[in-house]
Amino acid sequence: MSIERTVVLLKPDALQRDLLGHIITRFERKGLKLVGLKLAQPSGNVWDEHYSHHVEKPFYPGLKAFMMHGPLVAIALEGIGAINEVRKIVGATNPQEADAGTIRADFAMNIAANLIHASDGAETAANELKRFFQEEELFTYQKISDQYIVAN
Ligand code: FUP
Repeated sequence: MSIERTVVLLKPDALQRDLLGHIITRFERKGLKLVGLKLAQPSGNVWDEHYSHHVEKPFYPGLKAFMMHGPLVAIALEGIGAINEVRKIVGATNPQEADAGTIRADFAMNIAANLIHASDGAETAANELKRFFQEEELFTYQKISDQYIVAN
């Protein structure tokens, strides 16, 4: 498993509900490295691209309006197998089906306001890093624990 970068969006409901710290703590304590973090309020065309697999669905207008309700927090995380590790911590799309202990199960009640997005694969992660971050907003730095990582 190699060192990967992945994107997490703390959706407008996470900010509205003052859950940013609770959620970010879960990634920090796992040992994922924060390499990008900012507030943003992307416009409609960004969501049409980001959720292109959903644009024809009946729930899409509501989803788009929800994502544009206010600022969100865009985060880039790095670590060995980070894409899958972050998805495990986030939990299933529908909070009612998410395993207890995941962010969506622990903090959300319904699919329309499920607090968080995470890249679902290597290709989407690469696209989302470009979609939500400028190159100079992503950082490379060493942590003491990095010295002891042996990727296999
Ligand atoms: P995920 O990768 O877990 O964010 O899931 P999807 O890409 O399938 O869904 C993106 C967002 O669409 C979800 F976070 C919430 C919304 N959605 C609905 O509102 N209803 C649905 O039936 C499916 C998704």
